[in-house]
Amino acid sequence: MREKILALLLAREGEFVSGEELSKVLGISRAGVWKHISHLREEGYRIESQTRLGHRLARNSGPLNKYVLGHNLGTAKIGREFVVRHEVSSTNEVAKELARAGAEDGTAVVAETQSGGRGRRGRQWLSPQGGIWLSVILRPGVGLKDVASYTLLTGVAVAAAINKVTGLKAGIKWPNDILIRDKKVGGILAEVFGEWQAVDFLVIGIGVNANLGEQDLPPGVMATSLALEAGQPVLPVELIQNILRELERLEQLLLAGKLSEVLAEWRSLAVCLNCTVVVKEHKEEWPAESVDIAADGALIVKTADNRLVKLYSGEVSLRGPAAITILTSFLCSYCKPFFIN
Ligand code: BT5
Repeated sequence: MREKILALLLAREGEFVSGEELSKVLGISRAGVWKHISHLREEGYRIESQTRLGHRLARNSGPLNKYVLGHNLGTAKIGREFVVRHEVSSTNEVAKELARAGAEDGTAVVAETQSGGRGRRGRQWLSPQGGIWLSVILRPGVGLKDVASYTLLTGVAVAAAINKVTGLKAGIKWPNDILIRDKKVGGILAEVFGEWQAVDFLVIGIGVNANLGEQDLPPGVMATSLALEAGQPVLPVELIQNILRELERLEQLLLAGKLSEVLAEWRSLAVCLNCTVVVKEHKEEWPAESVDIAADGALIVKTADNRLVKLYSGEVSLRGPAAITILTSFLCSYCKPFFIN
């Protein structure tokens, strides 16, 4: 019943809905309506009640849940199903289990905190309350060679959504870092499950330090949050919805054979093209100049002796044949050779 009341208030967000109307539509007494409204307030929703007018839900108030996230989302596939949890070990893990159990293409998993948030190669991703910890299940029906574009398009989706919602200037550092003023504000962990020729599903994990304070950021890392950069909190629902809308738009471009348009957007958001970088590959390190992004997601760099080299980065879990991992670290900071790891 509480969820039904919430859905009705959400449908008329910002407007008063009378107690009489609620009790009629739901077939419960006015006292019953009051009881549920009080519970919703206890759960954190900001609901204003006025004797003659009724009840009004403030925009973007209350904890994240599938009703609030799905309200006015407007996508055809991504986020049609939401799984929202208070705390999980990792949204990517939850998404993987759900996908194995048959969850739909586009299902989104959101958690308020993660106790075991993961970066690439087993690195830790700090995920306290206030951040956006999101994973999306995709079943694009493509082969392994086509999935690298998903890390790229996710970077575009996240940076574009941040810029739209906050007016800040977030950029992408290849392959998966979202930076603002050279500091990491978000990261992407795309994982692939399936076999060589037929990918079963992808789990696209997205972490954004939305409303984290200084004290919540990982120590010793060049990191920041949107709230710190903008000087005010951001609305998590708005940001998540915009990320999902952008993901859908970009995936549609990709599936329509318009990868070149996705790449053009990627280039326009890249923080380090045509700059000096240090490539760290296995135990070797060498300087190069980043030149472009390739259709297969590789970064193209020019070596000191003018050779063009493609760099790949990614982690791939495969069922069937032995798991493969192609690892290359590409490190850069605004056109100066610079190490971060
Ligand atoms: C990433 O890895 O940047 C991918 C992060 C993906 C996180 C999302 S959250 C939802 C989903 N569920 C998960 O479990 N993961 C995904 P990588 O490039 O390996 O960067 C990891 C490094 O970033 C760490 O070694 C730290 O140095 C740094 N780091 C950790 N937590 C951070 C944070 N909250 N903000 C900025 N940097 C952080």
